[in-house]
Formats: sequence, structure tokens, C-alpha cells
Amino acid sequence: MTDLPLWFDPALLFIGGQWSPSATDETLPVIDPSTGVEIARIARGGKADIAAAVIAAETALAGAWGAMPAFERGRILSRLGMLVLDHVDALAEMEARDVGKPLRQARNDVIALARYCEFYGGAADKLHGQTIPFQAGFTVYTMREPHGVTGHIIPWNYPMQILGRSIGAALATGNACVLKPAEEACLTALAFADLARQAGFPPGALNVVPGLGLEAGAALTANPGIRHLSFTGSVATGRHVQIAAAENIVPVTLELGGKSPQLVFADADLDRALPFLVNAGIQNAGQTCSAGSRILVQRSIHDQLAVRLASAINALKVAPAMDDADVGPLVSARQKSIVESFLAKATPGQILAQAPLPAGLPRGGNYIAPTLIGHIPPDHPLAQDEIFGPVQVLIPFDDEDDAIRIANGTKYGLVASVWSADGGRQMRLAKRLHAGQVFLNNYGAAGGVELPFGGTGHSGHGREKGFEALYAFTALKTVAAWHG
Ligand code: TXE
Repeated sequence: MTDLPLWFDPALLFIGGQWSPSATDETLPVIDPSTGVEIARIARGGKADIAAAVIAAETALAGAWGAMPAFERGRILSRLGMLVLDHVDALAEMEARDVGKPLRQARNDVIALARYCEFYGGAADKLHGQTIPFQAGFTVYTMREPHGVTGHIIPWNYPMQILGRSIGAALATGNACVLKPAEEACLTALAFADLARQAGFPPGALNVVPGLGLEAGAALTANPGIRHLSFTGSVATGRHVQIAAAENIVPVTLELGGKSPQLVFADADLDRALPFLVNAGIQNAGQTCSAGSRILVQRSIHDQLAVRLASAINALKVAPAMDDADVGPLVSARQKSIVESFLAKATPGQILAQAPLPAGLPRGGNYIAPTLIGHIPPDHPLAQDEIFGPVQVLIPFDDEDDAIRIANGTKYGLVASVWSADGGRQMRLAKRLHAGQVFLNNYGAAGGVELPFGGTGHSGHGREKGFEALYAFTALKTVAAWHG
């Protein structure tokens, strides 16, 4: 059925180092978002498969994986990074066809996945405990231990990057992982599992169970063998995950997206800012948790920036993922209808720009015209809610206080940027912005795997990426020895 560059059977689960059908033998379709055509089938994992994966992970921890020294874990992870790079073309095409991501952007995700493997591979043997000065007669020290079996539920927007940051840190610290990829995006997760096998991870260290959220996902969050949960996705599902984690008293890391502001002051270098302002909103067709999807602009340059943004948005090219244009289709017909229902909230006068969709796009694809919206108050739903499509909103502000009031005036707090030549202002605003990451005269720092990432408020809690993630995936033990 498929002409995808697959070297494994995507209709199988990866549990305990083996490929097998789901317990029910059921499968789900893989739909190419660029065309609407079914291109493969994946397994529909469920409760029994999750239970088997958790047992496989526990077995790994009780055996070779649990006994493996940190440097060796790191060496295998680094080797996995090399294998990912060796497969860059196949992985990029697989991802582009699976989720509709333009090929170049898919390729960037492969490189990022390799970087996570390198970074966490190198960090595996550098996570040290401390000695603590204490009373006479005692020696006290701390050590960091893996939680045990960790559960990972990831979305479809950046499958490889999110998998890399979560699984990379968990494996580096010696946990055994059960991964439930999003039903819309399983191919690269399965490919990663096979590359992990090739790199030398023992059976059960990494298990991948595709399936639906309400089936495999819910079963994973409820399984009492899971000792840590990490979730990236919607606020609504994140709430379910946190409740399930509470039932079993396990720590949970939640990354739930946002409505991140970009603050543009009159003294900003607009030539530098413009490509970032646009790209932070339309990259991956706007389906980015950290999308800079609210552009707040100082009133004196509002009209000037509106004109420049409109012409940049109007010039964007939309095309099927493999044609590698600026913007591809949205991941699914469901996501397209979510974005359309947001766009229906704008009056014609509020649409400042809309790139034309070219004639001849495949009829079954989930294409949305990149759009710039303005003349809306900061409390408008388009300025408050995560749209998750190629839609930018432009809102004026008067001064720093006004900018902060608007910027911090949503339920989210993931990322923010400040565009200004004034160093004092940059420092003041970096302190006052409610966000887990603040970028000064840039946006996203090219995705740096080294940089801790996570949100406040409804954007979630806990930190991923960088060294911080290693702390999250370990429990600290204090040993107090009395020796007189
Ligand atoms: O997300 P879900 P959806 C936002 C974005 C988007 C909206 C809906 O605004 O429009 O969410 O997307 C699994 N127990 N983000 O419906 O449901 C599911 O199988 C356990 C932002 O796709 O959160 C998938 O693997 N798991 C976000 C994952 O959760 C469950 C990225 C995400 O799906 C489950 C994606 C359950 N009950 C969407 N229900 C970001 N932060 O970047 C679903 N899942």
C-alpha cells in the first residue's frame, strides 16, 4: 500500500525489543494531510498492550538495563543520535508525509532529535550528587536515581523533537520508557524504536505503543507501574493526565501550549524582527506550542508594522509537505475545522492579510490560508485562545506597563519575546513577563536543546530540555551515615 521509506512494519507495536501486533490485532489508518489519502496502517494499542509494555520495562530495569553504568547508557544514546543522522532523509520524508510538515522543517526536527540524543548521551554520566556538611560523626551525601518506568504521551506537532527531549532525558538517567505517540503521528516514533534497538538499548528500555488517547493513552496514565508521567498536548487532556497521576501519586510534567506574546517597541530593529515575527507564528502551519502568536506592537509603529507584516504574510507559499513551501497542510481535518471555527470569529475588517491558496492543491488536503488579524481587543478569543493554525494577531500597546498588562493577560505563560534596542527595558520586561522562556531580540533561540523549557499557568509545569530535565527524571536520595 505504501511507498513510504519504511524499513519496519508500522502496523506493529514495539514491546520488550520485539515487534508484535496489538492484542486485539486492530489497526488505525495513517492519513497523509497533504492529500487526505491513506498511506499506511498503525497498530491500535490498548490497555493489554500498555500493561505488557510496562512489564517489559520493569523487566529491563530488573536486568541488563537497570545494571548498566551511566557512561554506557550515554554511549548507546550517543550512538542512537548518529543512527538518527544516518537516516535523516528517510525520517524527514516519513514525518513530512505523516503530519504534513514541509520537508525542510521535518529535516530540522530530525537534526534536533539527533541533538537530544547527543546532548543527553553526553550528560548521562555527569549528573552528580553532593556531599553535605553535617554534624560531627556523620557523612551525608545525595544521589540521583531513576524513577523507574516512565510514561510519555506526545502530540503530533513536533513528534521527533518532543520524543527526543522526553525519552532522551529519561533514558540518560536510567529510566525504562513506555511511549504513546499521537495517533496522527506514529511513524517516526516507531522508526526511532528500531534505531534504538540497533544502537544497542536492551529489550524493554524503550517501548512504543501507538493507539488512541482514550484507549492506550488513558491506560498508560492509569497503569500503577508508571512512576513518572510526561505529557505534551492540550490543556483539557493535560488535566486528565494530572488527575490520573494524582490517583497513583506520581510526578507529572505537563507542557500544554500557549498564546505567546512578541512585544515590539518603537525602537526595535524591524528588519531583524520581521522574519521572526512571521515565522514564530506560521512555522509548522502555526501548530507550535511555543508559537509567538500574539504580536504586541507599540502604537506609534502599529500601522507601519501592520503593512510590513501583511505583505510578508501575503507572500507566503502554501503547498503539500513534499513540495517544501513555507506552509504545509494542518495535521488533520479535525485540526483544520478547529482553526476554521476560530477564523469565523473575525469580521472581514479584522482580516489584515490572507495569503491566497494556490489553485491545484490536492482537494483532500487540510490547507488553511496564512492569516493576519488586527483591530481586536486583547480579550477577544482570537487574542486569548491557542488557535494552532497559521494565524497571527496584531495588538497595539502604549507603553511598558500596557505591554505587560496585555502580554500577561492570558491564562498561559510559555514563551515571550521582547524586540527593543533598550537594554534596561529588556531586563525589566524579562523579569515581569509570565513565561518559562523569554527571548530578547530573537525568538526561540533556534530551538536550543540545551535551554530549559516549560510553562507557567495553563501552559503547564515542570521543565524539559537542557540539564533541568535530568533532575525531573530522577528522584533525589539523601544518605546519612553515622560513623562516630
Ligand atoms: O490534543 P490532545 P489534540 C492543543 C492545540 C490543539 C488541541 C487539540 O491547541 O488544537 O490541543 O489537539 C493523547 N489520556 N495542542 O486533540 O488530546 C493523544 O492520543 C491520555 C497543543 O491532538 O491533548 C495524543 O498522544 N492521553 C500541544 C496527546 O494526548 C490522551 C500539541 C495529545 O492529544 C488522552 C498538541 C487521554 N484521555 C495539541 N486523550 C502542545 N502543547 O504543543 C488524548 N491523549
